[in-house]
Order: sequence, then structure tokens, then C-alpha cells
Amino acid sequence: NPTFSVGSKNFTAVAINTASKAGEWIQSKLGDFNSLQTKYSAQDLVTEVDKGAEKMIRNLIQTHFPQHSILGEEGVQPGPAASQLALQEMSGAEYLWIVDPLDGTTNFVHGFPFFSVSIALAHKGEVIVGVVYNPLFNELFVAEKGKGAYVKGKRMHVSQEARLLDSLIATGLPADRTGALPVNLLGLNALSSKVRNIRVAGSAALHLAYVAAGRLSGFWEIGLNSWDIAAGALLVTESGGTITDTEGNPYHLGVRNVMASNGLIHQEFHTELAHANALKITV
Ligand code: 2AM
Ligand code: CA
Ligand code: CA
Ligand code: CA
Repeated sequence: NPTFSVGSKNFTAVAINTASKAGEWIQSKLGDFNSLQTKYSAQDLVTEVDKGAEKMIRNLIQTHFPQHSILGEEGVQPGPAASQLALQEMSGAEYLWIVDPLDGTTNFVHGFPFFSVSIALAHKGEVIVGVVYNPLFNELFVAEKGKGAYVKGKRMHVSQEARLLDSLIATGLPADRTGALPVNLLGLNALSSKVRNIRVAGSAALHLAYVAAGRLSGFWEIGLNSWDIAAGALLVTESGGTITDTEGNPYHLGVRNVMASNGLIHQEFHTELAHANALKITV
């Protein structure tokens, strides 16, 4: 069994406190920031708020746990190869914090109110704490390995839909859509007649939190990074849901193509996406 503290310092309490502080600061900057830059492609945005939030989070974690390692999106060179390399280099750490300081930057830039702070703690490569915080809705999602998952202090459970036809499904579109039709869109096309409806809210971490909370029946996305998924993955499993890669293999920190669901629809969900040839790894 993993421990959740060193001395009197509780990992989950630090994760919650850190996500809350960063989230409040992000909220204070909504509509009030200057620099807008592009990263990997013209459709991939970053602001001073992403960077400032990550700095704040790193400082807080380091103050409490100077021995721990931290992997954060804004500390890594842009691009899938660099992000996987950074994860590999750090995955040997006994305690590794995996941080997305602002998930849903495009939403933040436009004032579309779905963005979040995502903070996970992995022990020897296994996520033991996951926190996702949406400051605008004041919703804090928390999970501890083996101890369940909570939103605003209330226990979460995944939804009950047993058929895709009764399901609300979410996905995300890749950052670079200048080339060929993204495989996600093939999946959207294939699923559209098979599901109740589809949402694209723009924050992978929130999509996973919403699967955990039973607000979405399922979610899939291609080409994500560890910091988009790690915290949300624990929210899903601790709420009774299932998370795998898009081939159905168990989730681990290196997974970039992800499917999460209430478990009941997982097989059917996978079959339909596979049938649509939507699961090919192209990033
Ligand atoms: P971000 O806002 O932290 O960058 C939307 O589909 C999801 O994709 C968001 O969680 C977003 O995270 C993520 N995303 C944005 N740009 C990306 C990129 N270049 N590669 C992979 N994921 C990206
Ligand atoms: Ca980003
Ligand atoms: Ca992200
Ligand atoms: Ca981010």
C-alpha cells in the first residue's frame, strides 16, 4: 500500500492547496493577460498565465517536498517526442508530480469557461493522488489510490449507461489540424449515429473528471501527454470507471491515446472506434 504523507505533510493536502492557489490566480488573469504565443503549431497556444501558474505550482511543491521530482508541461520542449523523452527521463523518480498548470489554454484565451489545473502524484510510476480543479465553477475533483474520488467533498461514481446509444461521449481535437483529417474526426463521424451525442469541451483533464462524476459516459482522445491524463485517470478508476489506451491495454503514464468510460460501454465504445479506423496512432 502506498503512503500518502511524509512526516506531517500530506501529499493530497498539498496537491489540493497547490491546485486551488494556482486556479484562483488563473481565474484572476482571465481576460487580463498580455502575451499570447504559439508553440508547436499555429493552433497550439501558450500564455504567460500557463507559465506563471506552473512556476507557482513548482514552487509550492518544492517547498513541501524538495526530494520529489516534477514534470510540468511548460518545463518541457514542445512536441510529442520531447514530452515522451521527458517522461522517460523522470519516470525512475520515486515520487513524481505530473502537472498541467492550465489545461484548456484555448478556452482560457477565449473566455470559454472550461479549463482546469491538473496535478497528479505518481509513486514508482503509479498515480496515487489526482487533483483537477476548475476555478470558474469552483469544482475541485480529488482522488487517492484505493480511497475513492470526490467532487466538492462528495463521493463520485461513474454513470450507469450500458449502451452507447444512451451515452454522452466527449473527445478533443489535436493541436495541429493543418494536415490530413485528424483520426478523431473519423471517430466522430463513426460514433455520431451510435451515441446519444458528442461534446468537445477543450480540456482533457475536465473530460476525464466528468467521466468520473458520471456527467459523461465516455471520452477518447489521440496524442495527449502524461500531464493531460494522469490526474484524471485516477479520478476515473476511483469512481468505478475504466481507462485504457485506444487499443484496450491498461493505462500507464506513457499512454498518449486514451479511452475512458463508465466501464459498461467500454467494449462497445472500443469496437466502434476501432471499426472506424479511428485508433491509428498518427502523432
Ligand atoms: P492544453 O490546453 O494544456 O494545451 C484539447 O483537445 C486538449 O488537447 C487539451 O487538454 C489541451 O491541453 C491538449 N493539447 C493542446 N495542444 C496540444 C498538443 N500540441 N499536443 C497534445 N495535446 C495538446
Ligand atoms: Ca499547452
Ligand atoms: Ca493539457
Ligand atoms: Ca496546459
